[in-house]
Amino acid sequence: MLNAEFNKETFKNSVKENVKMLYRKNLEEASQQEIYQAVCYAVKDVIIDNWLKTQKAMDEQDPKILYYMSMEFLMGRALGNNLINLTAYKQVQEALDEMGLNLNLLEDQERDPALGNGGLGRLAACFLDSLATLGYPAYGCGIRYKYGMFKQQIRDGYQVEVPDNWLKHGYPFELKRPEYAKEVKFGGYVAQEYDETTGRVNFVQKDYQSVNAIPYDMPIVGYDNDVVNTLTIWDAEAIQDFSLDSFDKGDYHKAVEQENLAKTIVEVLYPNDNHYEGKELRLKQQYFFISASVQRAVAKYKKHHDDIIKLYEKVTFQLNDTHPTVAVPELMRILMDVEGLGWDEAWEITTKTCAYTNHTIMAEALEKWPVDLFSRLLPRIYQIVEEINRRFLIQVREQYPGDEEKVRQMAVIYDGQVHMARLAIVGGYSVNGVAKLHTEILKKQTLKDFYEMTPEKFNNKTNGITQRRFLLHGNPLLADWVTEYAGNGWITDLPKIKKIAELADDTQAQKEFMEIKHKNKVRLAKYIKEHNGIDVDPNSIFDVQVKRLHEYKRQFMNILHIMYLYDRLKKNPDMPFYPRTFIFGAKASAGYERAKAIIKLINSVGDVVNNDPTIKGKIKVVFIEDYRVSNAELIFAAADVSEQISTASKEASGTGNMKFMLNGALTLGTMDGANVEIVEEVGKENAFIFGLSADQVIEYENNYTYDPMSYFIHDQDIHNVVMDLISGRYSNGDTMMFRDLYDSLLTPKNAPRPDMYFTLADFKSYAAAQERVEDKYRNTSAWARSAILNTAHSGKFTSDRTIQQYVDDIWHLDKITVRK
Ligand code: 26W
Repeated sequence: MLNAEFNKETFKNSVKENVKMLYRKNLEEASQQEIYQAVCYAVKDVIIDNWLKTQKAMDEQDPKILYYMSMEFLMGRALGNNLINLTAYKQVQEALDEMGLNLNLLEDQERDPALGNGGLGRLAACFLDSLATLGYPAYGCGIRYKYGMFKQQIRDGYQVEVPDNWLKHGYPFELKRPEYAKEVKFGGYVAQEYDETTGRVNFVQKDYQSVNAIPYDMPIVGYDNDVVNTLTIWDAEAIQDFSLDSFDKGDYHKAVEQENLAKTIVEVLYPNDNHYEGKELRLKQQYFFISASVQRAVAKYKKHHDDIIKLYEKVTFQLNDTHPTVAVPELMRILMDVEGLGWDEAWEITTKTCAYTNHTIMAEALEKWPVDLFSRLLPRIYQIVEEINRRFLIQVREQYPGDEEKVRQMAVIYDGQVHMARLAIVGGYSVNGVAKLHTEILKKQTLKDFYEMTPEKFNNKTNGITQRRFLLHGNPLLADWVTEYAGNGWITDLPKIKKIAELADDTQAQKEFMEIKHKNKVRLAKYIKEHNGIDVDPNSIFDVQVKRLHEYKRQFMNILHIMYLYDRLKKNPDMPFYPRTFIFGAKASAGYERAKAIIKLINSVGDVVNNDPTIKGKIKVVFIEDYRVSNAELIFAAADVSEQISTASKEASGTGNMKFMLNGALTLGTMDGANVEIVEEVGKENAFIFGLSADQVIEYENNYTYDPMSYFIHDQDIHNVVMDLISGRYSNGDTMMFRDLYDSLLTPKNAPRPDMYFTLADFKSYAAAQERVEDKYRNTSAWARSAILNTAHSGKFTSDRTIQQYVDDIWHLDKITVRK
């Protein structure tokens, strides 16, 4: 066991030594931040040994390696998680206690590394945890953004974005690896040069600008197995110091440009979630980290193998959505232009190496790059994409003679644009969706022509989450309770948690479960008091919606329902009403005005409702500022109700839904994404399901038969609540403040049709489901039973299961052994 290395006395000394070494201070003089750093370095010491051992095992065992390519890794804090996975959390907590230090407070010193937006980035982080825990050889490949996801402040009810300078104090766990730097080239033109020795024509990029990609490695600690995998994130540096060399060479201008390119390329994460913007810098970021990662993977392979033809036997690339899709032509380029292979050989290798995961069917999220921009920035890559397209269309026309509609639907380059999803499908051996329903929609609708042509490529991998972070670390009380009854097997084998189902009808167990929930609600209430200044009652129902702010996720419907409840309470103060705390957390993309208006509406409703003495505190509305991985852990642990209310068909999977379930919250949701499978596991009597089905939504969309105005006119409740958007009730009499939100339901200006997300169609069934929530909560025993059953049946949703399925069906990796 590794804990041996966490001999308490040695650890304490190491912390003291580190404070001295790093800051020339003794413990009493050091700040919390300095002590936090010292603790991290003490932990890093242990990790480094296992990191070396893992590296050595990989060198000896020469396994096939997965490269998980992702623009985003939403890692969250590392210290606590590393201690958990080293199985040293409790010992370190005790050691620090004995030194008069508090581990939780030290953990709070760490800035969340937030190199991601939402679901896709956090999924990548959970996958790395599971890969290391299962002992699979894998690298995460991404970008070392100087500024991650912005910090959100709420001022006067509005979102304000503040830069996230996460590297300000240095990041203790990272390791710079300048010896593995790679050059990445942009722009210029492609010359064809005849090579006399080989008799071949070479394609050579000329007049380009380039940057140096410098890798930084972060350790990914497996749970209790000594495995430490690596997340490599790339920084950009100028190729040379422009002030000296180039000035002499008379190339000053170019040198300045290259310096600027290096600075801007990794400057900041694009804060868009599910919304594509064709920004040149974004394409630069994509090619930058992909070119560097592919070069490094090929170089690493060549260290042990001289037969490049068999690359796919030892290397596989998983493309996390379309953002890393330039990996397809980049690998082709390296195989042909650098390794000297012909097209057919290179194509065979590439299409056996790359695999693609689709995370969204939202039309506005699909990446399409204008040919003009793409070819200017990546001239050689564009040539290769042209050729991929040319050859692919020959195939399409062969298979579907005379059917030009197929060409329109499938061409990689069409109408002046490069379609990245199509490139990823054509250039890879696997296409997967992230939940059963989502994969079915891909096969039947979004990608149906591709499915028809190559059905064998398509498969489903329902998402998952890591129970190590979201139960063991985030909810220690429940984790201990589960372990006491069911043993600790669930930590690496979540389905074992099912044993607690035996307790669902046990009155004593129900009481204990609810007490734990209550304590977690007290912990969250304290956080809310400290951060929002709002008093919330831990005896009320904690009804939570935390996720990125997006119209399709329908935070709008949630707040409209709260307005409706408030209105009813005002009109009927003595109606039966179980006190509720509605909790929101959400960042809106900086340029997404309507999403920002929804945040303002939530805060405005909160202002009115929270300060109205006549409703006696029966409703509280809290908007938690800067929702992120670290406070998410507190929030999931404290939730009673999990709001998963997206318009059916729009949420590819959702993963927050799984974190809530694991922590014993009941899902209030539509039959969308992974909710469908959650209900399948836990039973619909232990969830609250409402609303249109995906099929109904799609039918409305295809036939343009949905008429929100009829709901507005014929339903008095809906009429009232919608009118309250423009009555001034929540805006100090300003009837224009929420006018655009009102319009979005009835008379849209920027949308093809009104109420695109079917809010009014679902409103009444949502309200009815909310009544069922209240009824059930009144019966504490019934509620506790369902809550226990949610935790008990969450086994399927571990990312360990997801990863094992990727391994079995797509990657075919073998485990490495590190611990002897
Ligand atoms: C190009 C702009 C852009 C940026 C991010 C387009 C699309 C994205 C992501 C793919 C959006 C995303 O995070 N999707 C979410 O992925 C999760 C993990 O699979 C799913 O659980 C969510 O349902 C899905 O919305």
